[in-house]
Amino acid sequence: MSQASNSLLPQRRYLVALGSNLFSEVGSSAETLQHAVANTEQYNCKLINISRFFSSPAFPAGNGPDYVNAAFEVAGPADPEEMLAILHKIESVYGRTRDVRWGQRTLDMDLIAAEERVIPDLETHARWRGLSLEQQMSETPDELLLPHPRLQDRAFVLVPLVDIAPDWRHPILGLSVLEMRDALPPAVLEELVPLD
Ligand code: PH2
Ligand code: MG
Ligand code: MG
Repeated sequence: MSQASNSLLPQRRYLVALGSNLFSEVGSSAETLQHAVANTEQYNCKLINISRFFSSPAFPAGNGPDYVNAAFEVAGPADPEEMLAILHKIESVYGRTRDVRWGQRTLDMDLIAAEERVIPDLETHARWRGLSLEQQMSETPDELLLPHPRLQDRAFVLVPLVDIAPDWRHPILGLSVLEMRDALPPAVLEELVPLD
């Protein structure tokens, strides 16, 4: 039998964070997220698990309507850049435009982790992790960074992730999803409210 790998088969597991705070053509934020996750299977991905949906106030405070946030795990192409391209494609299908940094959006799909891979390298990752809030608002990386450099700071990412990957461990910080969540202030965690 041939040993050649079949590039059509999903080969790597990814954690993806979802957010929306605007209606799209398919409906409310929650409906948009539901459609978008199902849509990944049109791109040679296999959905493994999805979190509950949560509402959360926009960050930074006052930055538009509340978000619906969720997270999912998916098996996809071996190359993380390919997975990112699929997510960007799906964002555009649901009407996402990229104009304002952290602006309101119909659909945001952020690649959070590709198993334990660090991309592009420890030094670059440390620089982006260390940015002040002010710098974060004006600088956007033009390359893929994994794990997502703000993962450890964001309740709206960590709270949904606890549902599906509580034991995934950050390959640089050495902390699990559960430990990163528990390191955030209780008042911030309480802002995440499960939708019924
Ligand atoms: N995403 C942002 C900016 N602010 N706030 C909440 N609550 N949830 C988000 O997903 C979110 C945000 C940029 O992607
Ligand atoms: Mg994004
Ligand atoms: Mg985002």
